[in-house]
Amino acid sequence: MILFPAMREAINGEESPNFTNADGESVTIAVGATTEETAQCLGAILNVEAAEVLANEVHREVIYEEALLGEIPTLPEDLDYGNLGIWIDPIDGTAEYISGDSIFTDFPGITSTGLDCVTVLVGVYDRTNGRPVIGVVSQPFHNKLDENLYRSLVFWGVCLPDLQANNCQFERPSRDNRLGIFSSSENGDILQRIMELGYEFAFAAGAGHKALKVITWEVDLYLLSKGSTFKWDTCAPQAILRSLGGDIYSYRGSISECKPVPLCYQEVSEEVDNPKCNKDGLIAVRDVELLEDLLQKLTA
Ligand code: 2IP
Ligand code: CA
Ligand code: CA
Repeated sequence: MILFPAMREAINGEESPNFTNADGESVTIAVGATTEETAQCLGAILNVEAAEVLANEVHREVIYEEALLGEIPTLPEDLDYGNLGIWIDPIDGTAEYISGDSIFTDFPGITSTGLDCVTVLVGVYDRTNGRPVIGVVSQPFHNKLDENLYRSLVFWGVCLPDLQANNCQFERPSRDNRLGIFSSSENGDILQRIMELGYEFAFAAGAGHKALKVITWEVDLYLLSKGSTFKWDTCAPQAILRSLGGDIYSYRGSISECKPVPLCYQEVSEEVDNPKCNKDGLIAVRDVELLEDLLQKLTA
C-alpha cells in the first residue's frame, strides 16, 4: 500500500531496491502487504530461510513508549506532498553496526564507536526551496537491556512554515567549556583553532550520531571540514535542528560568505559533480549564536 503516492518519484537515498540475482535477473525488492508476500519477494535474491527471517523483522510489530515519542502533530491539510522529497539512510554507522565493539569517550553518554553510534535517518525536504522540513532519527541500539535486547529511541522534528514541533525539548546543560564533537579524521589545524575558542573535543563515529548529540544538547557543536557526508546523512537531523531553532550549515560555504549558509536539498542535477555529497563540509548547532566567533576564528 502506498501511503504518499505523490512523493513516489522523489524518494532518494543511499541504498537501491534493485538487485541482480544469481541467475542474472534484475529484481526490485519491496515490502509487501503481508510477511509471506515480503518473504516471497526477498526469496528472489536470498535463500528461503534468510528471506523468512528478514521478512519477519520487517513486519515485526514495534511498541513505542508514548511518553518518549511525544505528541505527534497532525500535518496541515493543505500540505502539497508532490512538493516534498525524501532522503533516507537506512543504516548510518555501518562499520559500527557490523563490528558491534564499543569504545567510550571521556564524556558521559558519548560513545566513540559502538552500536549506539548507529542511526536510521529519514528526512523530508521541500523540493522548491530545498529546505528540510520533517526529520526522524532513530537510534535502534540506544542502550543494552540484556543479551541481544536493546532499547531504541526515536527523535523527530517538524519545521513547516506554520508548524514547528519535535520531541527533543532537552534542557541545555551548564558546562564550564563548550563541547564539540568531531570525526576522528578531522584536520588538526582546524581543531587547534576551535580549541583556542575554549572548546573541548569528543571524537565519535557516525554522522547521524554526531548530529544527534547536538540535538540532545550533549554537545554544542558538530563540525566536519571534509565532504565525507551525503544528503541522506544530514536531511533528517537538520529538519529536527531547524524545529529547535538550530540548523546545519555548509562549512566552506559559510566561511567564504562570512555568514551562516544552510545546507540545501535541491533536486539532484547531472550537471553538478557528486550532487549527493555535502562536499563543503558542515557545521551543526542548536544555538546559532555560536557561529559568530567560530566563523571569525576559522576565517582568520
Ligand atoms: C558514514 C558514517 C561514518 C561517517 C561518514 C558517513 O555513513 O556515518 O561514520 O564518518 O561521514 O558517510 P565519520 O564517522 O568519520 O563521521 P555510512 O555508515 O552510511 O557509510
Ligand atoms: Ca548508510
Ligand atoms: Ca551514512
